[in-house]
Amino acid sequence: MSTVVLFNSPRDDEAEVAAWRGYINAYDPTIDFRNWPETGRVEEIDYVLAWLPKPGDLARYPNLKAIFWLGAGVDHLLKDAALPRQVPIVRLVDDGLTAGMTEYVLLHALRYHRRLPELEAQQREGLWRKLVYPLAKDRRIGIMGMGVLGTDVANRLIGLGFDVAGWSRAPKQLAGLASFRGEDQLAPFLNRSEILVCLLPLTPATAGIINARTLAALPKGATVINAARGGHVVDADLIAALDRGHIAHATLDVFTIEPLPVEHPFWRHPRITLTPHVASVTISETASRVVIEGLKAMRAGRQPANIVDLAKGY
Ligand code: NDP
Ligand code: OXD
Repeated sequence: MSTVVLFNSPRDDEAEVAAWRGYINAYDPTIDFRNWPETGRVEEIDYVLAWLPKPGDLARYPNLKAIFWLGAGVDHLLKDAALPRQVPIVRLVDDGLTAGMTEYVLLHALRYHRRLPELEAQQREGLWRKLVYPLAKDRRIGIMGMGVLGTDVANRLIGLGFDVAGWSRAPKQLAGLASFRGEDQLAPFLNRSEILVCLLPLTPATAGIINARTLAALPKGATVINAARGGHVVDADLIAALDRGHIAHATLDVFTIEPLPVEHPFWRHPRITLTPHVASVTISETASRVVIEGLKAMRAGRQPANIVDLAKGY
């Protein structure tokens, strides 16, 4: 019997659908690749490749063998009250996605390290003033979330000579990394983070983690890069910390409501750099290879890598 794959992407982009169809059928031409919403008979669907389906949608397929999530963070999916929780969810761990995130964080961390927002402000005022910056070894960068993405970012920053710390649930052994773990080591981790990078998954334990208390624990003049989820930040607390001058600048890629409503103060804040959830994007060329490996494993009766742990929520 043929395997049926339903592709469901929010990007209403014919070229993207054609690319995915091409990759999947190059692996196995007998796979019946259907593009949502043309599902055909729902009982026939074996696998869904999805990003942000409507809540309740995944419960419509009674014979699903796995959900291949086309992103790294599964918080949207786990909010679906009707999610068929017995079906394995395979999240995306993909070199292309990782590289995109590393580029984004390096771009903004270097921007802060080299004081570019201040130089840009000087340019607007026609001011010629040399601003000094420390050696990389004396610049302390803290990464919250030392998973696939945080680890790659940390390795690259360490490679550039920065003084890098990571915060996670379990301690990490990584050459050159100061590893902090758990709630009790959060404060010392924050106290030393001049540039704070958030790469945590959004879970009940991490929601609102960038708040008045944690921002106050950062050194005065610290900068914040949130490329994880909008729900990690308490928006009003961040604005207050920026307005007080305790936080010098923030880069935000993700927001509680996306697209960010036009009336939101983040849009106009002079010390916020805002990007529309593009820190990293799923690119079919690399993501399809990972999905195909997962499909191969499932069809051979093996467990695919990167199954989401529903108890942990990531
Ligand atoms: P991983 O699951 O690989 O890593 C998650 C990390 O967070 C782990 O180190 C984990 O600790 C740590 N963590 C989880 N909960 C806690 C907690 N309560 N306290 C301390 N540490 C915690 O995720 P990825 O690196 O693949 O992705 C991270 C997030 O990045 C995604 O969930 C997604 O939200 C976001 N993302 C954003 C994109 C964008 O374009 N803006 C693109 C891709 C991802 P431990 O290692 O101990 O388990
Ligand atoms: C992801 C994302 O989680 O793009 O992959 O946000």
